[in-house]
Amino acid sequence: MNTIKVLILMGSKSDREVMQKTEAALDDFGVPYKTMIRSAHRTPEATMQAVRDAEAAGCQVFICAAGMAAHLAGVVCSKTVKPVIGVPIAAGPMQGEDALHSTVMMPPGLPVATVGINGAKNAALLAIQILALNDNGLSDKLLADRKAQAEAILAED
Ligand code: RP5
Repeated sequence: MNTIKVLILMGSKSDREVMQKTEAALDDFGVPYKTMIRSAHRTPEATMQAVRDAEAAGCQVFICAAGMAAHLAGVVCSKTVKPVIGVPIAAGPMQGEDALHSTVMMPPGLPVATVGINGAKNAALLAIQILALNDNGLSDKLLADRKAQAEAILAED
């Protein structure tokens, strides 16, 4: 695996459409990442291997997206002390309510930072904010992005 800062894991190819917003934001900020499809339930061993390989490749933040009984972020958290961001995906009859609770309600001692249902862009921005703690260039880009957002809102008057 080439050097990366972020590993994006998603439970299924069906999560890809939502998670393209994560990739787009990381691309915008020039953050190197890799995306893999790994499932907590369907491919548990391969998921653990992906965490190990990513850490060896320099990964600093994990973003894990899954729908329904969404345990991917939690099991990744169990194997790393790097920050883990969970993205509950709206899939199945409960449209993400199940994934939200499965992702956010971690037991004490194993925190997963959970964004909103389908909050793919915010997951990327939170990862970038974590990386920006040690990267002034990323901090400057985040400040410019906030300014652009404010200007866009005010321009809507
Ligand atoms: C989860 O179940 C996946 O993350 C996906 O959101 C959902 C449905 O998966 P598929 O049946 O489309 O593979 O594991």
